[in-house]
Amino acid sequence: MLSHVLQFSLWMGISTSAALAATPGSFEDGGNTQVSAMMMFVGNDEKVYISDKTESNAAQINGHPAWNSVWDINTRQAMIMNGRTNTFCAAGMHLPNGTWITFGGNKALGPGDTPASDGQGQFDDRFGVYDGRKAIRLLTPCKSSDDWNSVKCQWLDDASQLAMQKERWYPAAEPLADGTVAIIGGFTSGGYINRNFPNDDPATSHGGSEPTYEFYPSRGAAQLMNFMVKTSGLNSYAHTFMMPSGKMFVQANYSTILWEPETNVEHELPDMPGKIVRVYPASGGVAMLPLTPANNYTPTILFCGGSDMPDEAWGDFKWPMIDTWNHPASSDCQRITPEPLDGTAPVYVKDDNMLETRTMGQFVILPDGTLLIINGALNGTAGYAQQTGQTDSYSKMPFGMSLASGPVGRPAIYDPNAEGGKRWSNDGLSSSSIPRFYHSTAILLPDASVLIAGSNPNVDVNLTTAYPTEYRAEVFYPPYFSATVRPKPSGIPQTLTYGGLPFDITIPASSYSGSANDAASKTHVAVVRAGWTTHSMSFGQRYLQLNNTYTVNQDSSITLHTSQMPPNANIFQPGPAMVFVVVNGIPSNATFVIVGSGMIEKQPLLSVADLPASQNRDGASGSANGSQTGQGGGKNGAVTTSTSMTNVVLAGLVMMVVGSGW
Ligand SMILES: *[C@@H]1O[C@H](CO)[C@@H](O)[C@H](O)[C@H]1NC(C)=O
Ligand SMILES: *[C@@H]1O[C@H](CO)[C@@H](O)[C@H](O)[C@H]1NC(C)=O
Ligand SMILES: *[C@@H]1O[C@H](CO)[C@@H](O)[C@H](O)[C@H]1NC(C)=O
Ligand SMILES: *[C@@H]1O[C@H](CO)[C@@H](O)[C@H](O)[C@H]1NC(C)=O
Ligand SMILES: *[C@@H]1O[C@H](CO)[C@@H](O)[C@H](O)[C@H]1NC(C)=O
Ligand SMILES: *[C@@H]1O[C@H](CO)[C@@H](O)[C@H](O)[C@H]1NC(C)=O
Ligand SMILES: *[C@@H]1O[C@H](CO)[C@@H](O)[C@H](O)[C@H]1NC(C)=O
Ligand SMILES: [Cu+2]
Repeated sequence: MLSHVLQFSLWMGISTSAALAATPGSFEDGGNTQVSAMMMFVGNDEKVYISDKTESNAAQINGHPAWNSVWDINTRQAMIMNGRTNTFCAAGMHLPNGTWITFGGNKALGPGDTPASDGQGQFDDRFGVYDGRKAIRLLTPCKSSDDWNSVKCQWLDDASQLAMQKERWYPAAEPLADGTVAIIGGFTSGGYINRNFPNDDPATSHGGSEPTYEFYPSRGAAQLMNFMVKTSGLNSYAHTFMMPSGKMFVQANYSTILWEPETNVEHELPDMPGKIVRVYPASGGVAMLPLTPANNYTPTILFCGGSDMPDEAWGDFKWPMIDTWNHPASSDCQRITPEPLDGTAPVYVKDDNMLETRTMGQFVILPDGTLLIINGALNGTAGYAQQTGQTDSYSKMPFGMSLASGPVGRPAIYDPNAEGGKRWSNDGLSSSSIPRFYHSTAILLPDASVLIAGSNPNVDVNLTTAYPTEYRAEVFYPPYFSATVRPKPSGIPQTLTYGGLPFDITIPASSYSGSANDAASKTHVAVVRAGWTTHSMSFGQRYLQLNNTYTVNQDSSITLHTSQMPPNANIFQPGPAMVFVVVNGIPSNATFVIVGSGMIEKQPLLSVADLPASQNRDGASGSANGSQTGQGGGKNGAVTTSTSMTNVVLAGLVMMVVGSGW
C-alpha cells in the first residue's frame, strides 16, 4: 500500500514532455513503463493500463516484483499496481460498462521460468504470484482524482473468486452482440507452438492444448471446437472478428471459418493463400478495415506479414526446428470480406505487399481511417527459446533467446481507399532505434498519437542481451500532426445507441482550415475502439464511421447531423470507444463514449431516421460526395420523413425496437 501512496505523487508532477511540439512522423520519449509492456489498453482520457508477465522487474510492490502498471497520458509516468496471478500471455477485452477483463495466463513460476516454490505451479513465494491459467481479472479505469488505494481502482485478481473452467494460455477472446465474451482455445501452459511432433493427438496434445471454448459470463460447460483440432499446432491467439450475421470469423494456421457461437456450427472458408501463417508465433498484422456508410458497414479483414515457414520447421512445444532468425518473414497481404453484401462466396484477395518483410508488426487504425503498422522484425518469429533444432545450445544462439532478428524501426501506413499498388507508404516517417519484438505493443491515444512500449524476447528480465527487456515507451506522431489547428467539436453525447435519434455536432470555424463548404464535405465522425493490445494484436479493435450530413452556418461553423450506430450490435459490439471528428484528414481529440446499454444484455435496437439534407453556407445543397456517400440504408431505413418533420416524427418512433435486421 505504501508504494501506491508514494507513486501517487507522480500524478501531481508537472508535465514536461507533453508540452513539446509534436513533429509529424516522429517518435518522442514516452517515459519508463516500470514493467515491460506486454499488454495495454486505454482506460480513459488520462490513463493507459499496462501488464507484463510475472518476471524479475526491479519495481517492487507488496514485497514482490511488479507486473502491472498504469501510465499517465499527460505526465508520461507510470505507477505500478498490484496483481496476484500470472498474466503471462492472457487475453483481454472490454465489457459493455467500460470495465476491462483479462482471461488466463500461465501457472505460477519462479525466476527464469523455474518451477513455482510450492512444487505445484499454484504459488511461488519469490515472485508472490499465483497460477493465472484460469484467472479472470477485472479493472475499472480510474482518473488521477480518484483514490488509488480504494478497491475500485485496483485489479480484482483472485482466481479463487472468479475463474474460467479451463486453463488457458494464449486464448482468443471476442465479444458477442450482447457483450458476452467468447474465450477460445489456448495452451494449458507455456510452449513455442501448440502441438507435439509428430502431432499424434491434435485435440489435446496429451494435455498440452485446450481445444474448447467457454463464455464470460458462463453459458455452461466448455465445449470442444473442432476448428481447434483441425488447426492444431498453430491456433493460439486465433484471429477472431464478429460478423454482421452473428457468425464469428476465425482464422488460425492456414485455415478459416465462420463459426456460430450459439450452436457451435462451423462453415469453412478458403485457406490462406500460400499457407502463410498469421497467428502467433508467426504474428502477422491483422485488422478489420474501417466500417463506413459507403461500404454499408461490411467488414473486410486485412492480413499482412507473418511467416511461410514449412510445417516441420515450426517444431513443437519445445522450440522451432530451424534457425528462425535466418528465415525472412512474409511481406504478403491478403484481404477477405467474409460476408459480401452481394451474397457471393468469400475469397481471399491479394493486396499490395508491405514495403518490407515483417513479423510482429502491429496494426493501429488511425482516426483518419488509415492503418499504421509499427514494431516487429524482418526475420523469424515471436516466442523465445534456449535452442532450436539446428542450434543445440543457448550459448550458440546468435540473438540470445530471441527467435527473430532485424528490427523494423520504420512504421508504414496503409490507405485502404488508395488504388491497388499505391496503398503503402512510409514517406516522411522516422525510424525508432528501439527494437520492438516479442511482447511489444502499440495503441492509439486519445490525442490521436500512438503509444509504443515493451519488447522482451527473453525468459525473464535480461538487460544485457541482443534484444533486451524494454521499459522505454515512445509516442509516435502520425502525419496529421502537421496540422496547425485541429477540430474542437462539441455536442458529442456520452452514449451512442444502436439506431435512434441523430444528434448534432458543432465544429467552430476557428478549428479547421480552408473553405467552410469544402471542409464540411470532407468531414466525418469516427467511432474508434483501440482495443486491448498484446502480441501485435488488438483484441476488439474496430473503426466505424457514423453516417452524417451537415449544415454550414453563416459564421462558418459546421453542424454535423450525425446518425447513431447502425442498428446491429454485431457490427460494433457494446462497450467503450473513442469518437473523433476528422476534417480533411485532421482528427480532433477523442471523446470517450459508451456504445449500447452498458449492460451485458440483448442490446436495444432502434429505428434509423433519415438525416436532413446537407446545406452549404450559400444556401445551396451540399455536395453528395465526401463523407456521406453511402450506398443507401438498405434494411435499416425504416423511417422516411421530410427534413423539417424529422424530430417530430422521431419523437414518436425512437422507442420502437426493430428486429435484429440484417
Ligand atoms: C461491469 O460489469 C461487470 C460484470 O460483467 C462487473 O463485474 C463490474 O463490476 C461492472 N463495473 C462497474 C464499474 O460497475
Ligand atoms: C496446420 O494445419 C495443417 C492442416 O490441418 C496440419 O497438417 C499442420 O500440422 C498444421 N501446422 C502446424 C505447424 O501446426
Ligand atoms: C542474458 O542473455 C545472455 C545471452 O544473450 C545470457 O548469456 C545471460 O545469461 C542472460 N542473463 C540473464 C540474467 O538471464
Ligand atoms: C535475415 O535473413 C536473411 C536471409 O536468411 C539473412 O541474409 C539476413 O542476414 C537476416 N537478417 C538478420 C538481421 O539476421
Ligand atoms: C488535445 O488534448 C491535448 C492534451 O492531451 C491538449 O494539449 C490539446 O490542446 C487538445 N487539442 C484539442 C484540439 O482539443
Ligand atoms: C465534391 O466535393 C468537392 C469539394 O467540396 C467539390 O469541389 C466537388 O465539386 C464535389 N464533386 C461533386 C461531384 O459534387
Ligand atoms: C445515410 O444517411 C442518408 C440520409 O439519411 C441515407 O439516405 C443513407 O441511406 C444512410 N446511409 C447508411 C449506410 O445508412
Ligand atoms: Cu507471449
